[in-house]
Amino acid sequence: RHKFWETQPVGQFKDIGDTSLPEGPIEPPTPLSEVKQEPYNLPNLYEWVTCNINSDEMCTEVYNLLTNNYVEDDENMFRFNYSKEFLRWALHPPGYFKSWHIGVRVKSSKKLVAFITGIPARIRVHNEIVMMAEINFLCVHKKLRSKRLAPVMIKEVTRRVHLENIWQAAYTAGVVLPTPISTCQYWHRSLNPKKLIDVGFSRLGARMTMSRTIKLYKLPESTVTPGFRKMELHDVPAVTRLIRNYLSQFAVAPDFDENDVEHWLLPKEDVVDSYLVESPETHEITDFCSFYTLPSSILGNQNYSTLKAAYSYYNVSTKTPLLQLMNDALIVAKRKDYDVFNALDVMHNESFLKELKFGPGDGKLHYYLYNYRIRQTLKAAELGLVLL
Ligand code: MYA
Ligand code: JJ1
Repeated sequence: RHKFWETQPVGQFKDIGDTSLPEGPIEPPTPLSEVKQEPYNLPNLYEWVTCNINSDEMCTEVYNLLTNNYVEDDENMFRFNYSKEFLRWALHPPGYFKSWHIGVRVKSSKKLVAFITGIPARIRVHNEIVMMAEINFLCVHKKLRSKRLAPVMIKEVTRRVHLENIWQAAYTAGVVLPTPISTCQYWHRSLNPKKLIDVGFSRLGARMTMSRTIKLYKLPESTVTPGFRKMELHDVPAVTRLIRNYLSQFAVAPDFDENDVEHWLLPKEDVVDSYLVESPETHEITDFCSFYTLPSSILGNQNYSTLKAAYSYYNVSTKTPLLQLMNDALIVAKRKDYDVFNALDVMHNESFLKELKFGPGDGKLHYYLYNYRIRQTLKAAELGLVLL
C-alpha cells in the first residue's frame, strides 16, 4: 500500500504495539564514504537546483511555487500562504545548510516546479538528545502530481542530510503515513467571526445570529497581566532558561540554546510575536507566550483574498495562569488584526482551548520521526515540539 514508505527506516504499521522492539535508531549510520556522492536521477526533463533563499529572485520563485501549490484544507477553500520573510526565517536557523534547500526545475524553461527543505535541530526524545533534520515545505506543482516525484525528493534530501553526518529527521503532515508518533487536533479561536463566516472558514452556530456571534468572541482592548510586554534581545538568557526548564517535561521537544531562542523566539514583525511577563516587583521573567504568522489564501471569494492567522507557538506559564496568559495573547492578536488564532492540542494547550472558546477544526496534524523508533504512540499533550 505504501510502495515507497515500506522501503524506508520508519516505524511500519505491522510493528505497532510490538514493545519488544527497542527505542532508538532503526538502522545504524553508514560510513560517510559510503553515502552516494551524486544526486538521485530525476526524470529527464528536470534538474536539481540548490535554492538560495537570500536571493530575492530565488525567494520569489519559491514563494510563487508555494503560494500556488502548497497545502490546502480538505475542501480546497484555503491554501497556506507563507510570506517571503517567513520563509527566510524558517530556513535560516543557526547552523543551517544551504544544500538542504532543494528545488527542481524544468530544464528547458527553468521553471521551478518542486521544492523540499531541511533544517538542523537538536531534538530530545525521552532522555536522548538526537541531531535531526526538520523536513518541511515539500511541494510538487499541481500539474506534476502523482508521478512519484515526491519519493525522489525525499531520497535526495535524505542523502544531503546524511552527507552532514545526520541520520534522523522529524516532520509533520496532514496525511497518514507509516507511522505517526502522535496525532494532533487543530483548534481555532475566531477573532473576526463575521469575516470567517463570510469566507466559509466557520459557520454560524445553531440558534446563533451574527450579532450574538460577534458578542461571543469579543475581547478586551488591552491585556490584563501586570508586567506583560514584548520580548526583547536582552531577555534571551532568561527566556532560554524558562523554556528549557518547561520543555524538559515533554517526551519529544527541541533542545533550545540561547542562539536558537534568539532566532526562533525574538519578535520579527509579521513573522513571529513573543511576549513575556516580567514581575513588576522582582523583574523576574515568569511567563512567556508566542505565535507565528501564517496567512492563507482564500480561494475563489469575491470579497476577500487572505485570511490572517496566528498559530500558537511556544508558551510557558509559571506564575500567570496559562488561561490568562493565552487570553492576553488573543487580545494582542485581535489588536493586530488577525482573523483567527490557531493552536494544536500539544503541550498544555488542552487546559485553555475550550475555556477560551477555541473550537476543533476539520484538520489533524500527524508527527513523524525518520530512522528513530519510539516504543509507544504519544498523546498530543506529551509533545513539546511545534514545526512551522
Ligand atoms: S508536509 C506538506 C506536504 N505538502 C503538501 O501537502 C503540499 C501539496 N501537495 C503536494 O505538493 C504533493 O501532493 C506532495 C506529494 C509533494 C505532498 N510527506 O510524487 P508522488 C508519499 C511524505 O506521486 P504527489 C511536509 O512538507 C505518498 O504516501 N510523503 O505524490 C513534510 C506516496 O508514497 P507511498 C508523502 O502527490 C514532508 C508518495 O509520496 C507526503 O505528486 C516530509 C507519492 O509520491 C507527505 N506529505 O506529491 C517528507 N504526501 O507510495 C518526509 C505524499 O509510499 C521526510 N507522500 O505511500 C522524511 C525524512 C527525510 C530526511 C531524513 C534524514 C535522515
Ligand atoms: O483550517 C482548517 N480548517 C478550518 C477551515 C475548514 C474549511 C473547510 N474545510 C476549520 N474551520 C472551523 C473553525 C471553527 C471556528 C469556530 C469554532 C469551531 C471551529 O476547521 C484546517 C485545520 O483544522 N486546516 C487544514 O486542513 C490545512 C491543512 C492541515 C494539515 C497541515 C499539514 C502541514 C504541513 C506540515 O509542514
